[in-house]
Amino acid sequence: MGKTLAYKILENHLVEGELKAGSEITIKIDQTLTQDSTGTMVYLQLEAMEVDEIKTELSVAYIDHNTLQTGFENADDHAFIKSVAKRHGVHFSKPGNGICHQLQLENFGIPGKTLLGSDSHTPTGGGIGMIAIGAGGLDVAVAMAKGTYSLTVPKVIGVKLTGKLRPWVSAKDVILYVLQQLTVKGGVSKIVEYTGEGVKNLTVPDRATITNMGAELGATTSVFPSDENTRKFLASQGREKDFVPMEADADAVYDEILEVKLDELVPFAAKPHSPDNVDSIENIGKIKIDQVAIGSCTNSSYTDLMKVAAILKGRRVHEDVSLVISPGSSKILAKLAQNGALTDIINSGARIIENACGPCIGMGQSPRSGAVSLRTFNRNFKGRSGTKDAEVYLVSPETAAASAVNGYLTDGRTFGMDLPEINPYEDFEYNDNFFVHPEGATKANTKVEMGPNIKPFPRNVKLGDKVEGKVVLKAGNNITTDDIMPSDSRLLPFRSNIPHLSNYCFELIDKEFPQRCHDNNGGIIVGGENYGQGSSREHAALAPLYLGIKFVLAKSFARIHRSNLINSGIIPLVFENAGDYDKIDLLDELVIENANAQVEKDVIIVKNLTKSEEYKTIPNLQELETAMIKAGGKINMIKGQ
Ligand code: MIC
Ligand code: SF4
Repeated sequence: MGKTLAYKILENHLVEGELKAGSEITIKIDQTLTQDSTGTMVYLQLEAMEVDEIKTELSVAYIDHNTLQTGFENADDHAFIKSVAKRHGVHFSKPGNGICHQLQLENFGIPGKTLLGSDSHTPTGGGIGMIAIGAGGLDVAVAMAKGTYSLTVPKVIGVKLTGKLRPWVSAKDVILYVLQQLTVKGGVSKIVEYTGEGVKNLTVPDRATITNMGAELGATTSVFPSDENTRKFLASQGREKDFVPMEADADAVYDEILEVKLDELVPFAAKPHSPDNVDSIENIGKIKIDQVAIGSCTNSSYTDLMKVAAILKGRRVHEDVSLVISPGSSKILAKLAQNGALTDIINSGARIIENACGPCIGMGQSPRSGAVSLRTFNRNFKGRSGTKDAEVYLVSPETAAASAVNGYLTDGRTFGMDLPEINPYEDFEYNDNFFVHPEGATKANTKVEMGPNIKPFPRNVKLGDKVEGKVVLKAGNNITTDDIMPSDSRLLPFRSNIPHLSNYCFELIDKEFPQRCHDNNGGIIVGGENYGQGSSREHAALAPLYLGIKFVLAKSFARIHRSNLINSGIIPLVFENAGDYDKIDLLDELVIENANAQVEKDVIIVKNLTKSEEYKTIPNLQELETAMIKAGGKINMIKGQ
């Protein structure tokens, strides 16, 4: 039986366990990446583990999420990360260099290698044939310390591509179509592997857009073969020597197949407020827009911005529209400056902002009240833009640029222009000036720079025999980590200050939540399907931990958040009978008796003392996960070993 590419790479990295869907394995991690908003926790944890030497082949710390430096907090975080990175032999990318995923692709990614990143869009590396997985910060810290990562083996969905995209239809439309078909939970516990003769018709930047936004499917990762296009991409970055051809066996067997005929796709948009709320632009119609934002790790490549420049050249951004552009990396911006495309962009009336995440995470450029904002980003969760009542649509860069000129959502095929061919593999000038390499630094000769904004992270205690509390929140389906722990320009500067952040936990859904936790000595959260989708931020587990949350009882969980809960010693329980969800009310008193014995079992009984009822719940814990829950989290478990 032929092998999928995903399983081939996992097999090459297998340290422990059997490569069989559903079983627990440990794999070797070759590379790690962190970014600033999850990075402070990662490096606090790395320091707490008292590691002498990291075990990965390459680890990089990027500063890209919060680069505004509106106060000392932000700059403190940067200095802290830089110092700890140096102590441990981690490469450091200065603010302004660009977005971590784009930079990793340009500078370090290698086909066939594994990459673990403390950011959910780490699967961007799948665009060049890597197994690149997003994880909570603690998992990344442990990967640096031990060189390994444990996971449940996912199933593999084969997405079979045929044909070629038509003009004005792009990679963004491919992934929007896949999201429409599979939904935001369709990829949970799965790897999405792209195959078929259509693969060769997608460039590396196209592929990276698709694997990046595969995170919105809830997938463990997404991967493309490494082929001639990959070789050309690496050569354009001066790294042809890193090229390794990689593909699935011709007779590879997939757990599921989705066929996508590239030549039948049309321009799509994800409507508010979910990346899978997808429809064709033709169906949505010519809605008037207020803001257009082009950038983010999904769509800020050289090719994307060259297309945008071609559309804007000699034209004018509509008087009612603010067009803001953030290039993916300093190299891309430099090249646009060199070849004149930047002039075309600026002359159209577009605003250029720093090469960083920026508006994608609500760091500036919040649209006006009630605005319609078109964004080339990957998430349009309610409130994420920083404006609660904004209506955010996710679109391709081509759609975004044409719409910015017209002032309304535009199907590019009606724009009256032929898009030029862009060579995505033009040579990029080598420039290392934004990187600080750790050569010569040691733990002994480099001190940790710890500013006053950096507070210790909360630690759980060993599992008691009785776990009890009141239901302090009853949430619906698809709760995002942005709902649990919002991130915007007010809160991002406090990513290393959990006590402060905890005051804003669930702010958009239930403002009283933190106070209710204080009044009831913590408690229990009840959730619907796909609880915790979205970001890798472990703050969405650490703030509830700080507020005394004991367990979360939901219909189902998103992968990274579930791991983050376990890493924090908070038990994620799934209703055996989803109907029991309806029986529980706010402030009901729930209890797990004999918790230490029960967590070893396949079913845990949760008693509702208020209603005199019992619910069967499934912990679905792997062996290591049970140990973490018992120890009160991963750090306690490691320290106790
Ligand atoms: C995101 O896109 O939601 C983020 C911000 O990049 C997060 C990481 C974070 O919350 O710091 C992610 O995707 O993991
Ligand atoms: Fe940054 Fe947005 Fe990408 Fe997250 S999704 S890494 S915030 S650009």
